[in-house]
Amino acid sequence: MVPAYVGLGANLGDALATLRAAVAALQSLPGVAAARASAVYRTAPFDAAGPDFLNAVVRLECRHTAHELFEQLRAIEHAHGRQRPYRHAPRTLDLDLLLWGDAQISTADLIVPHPRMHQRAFVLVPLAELAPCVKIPGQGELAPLLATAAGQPIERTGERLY
Ligand code: PH2
Ligand code: MG
Ligand code: MG
Repeated sequence: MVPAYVGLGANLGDALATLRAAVAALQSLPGVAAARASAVYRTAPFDAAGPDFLNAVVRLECRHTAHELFEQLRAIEHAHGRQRPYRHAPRTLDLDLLLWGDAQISTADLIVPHPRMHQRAFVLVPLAELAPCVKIPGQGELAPLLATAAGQPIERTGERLY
C-alpha cells in the first residue's frame, strides 16, 4: 500500500458539492483502502483568472500504480464535466496527484511530486493539516515552503467534505 496525496480544486458550478462527490468517488475506487480529507479552503486564483477556488487535499492508501490512479483521477474529472479550453481555465473539478509515497516520477504524462505544489499555499496548507511531517521529494520539509507561500490568500470555509 502506498500513501498518495491528491489535490482537489474547483471554481465553476457548485464547487462544494463537486468536491464532496469527488471524495466519495475516490473512496470507492477499486484499490483504494482508506481516504482522509483536509478541511475545505477558499483560495484566490493563483497564476490564473476567474472566481475564487475551493481547495482541499485527500490522503489515499493505494494498492495500484501511480499511473493507474492518475487515469482514475482523469476519469473522475471527466465525469464532473471537466473541460480544458486553455491552460488554468476555470474548472468544475481538478484532481492533481501530488505525492506518491516518496517516489519521484517523470514520464510524458505524469510528473510526481506535482511540479508546482511546493509554491502553492492552496496545496501546502491542507497538506500540512493531513501530514505535517511529510517531505516533498526534491523540495524538503513543508515548514519553509509554507513560510514562503504565506502571503497567498487562503481561508478555511468551516465546511467538511464528509
Ligand atoms: N489551480 C491551478 C491554478 N491556480 N489557484 C487556486 N487558488 N486553486 C487552484 O486549484 C488552482 C489555482 C491549476 O491547476
Ligand atoms: Mg491543478
Ligand atoms: Mg490538474
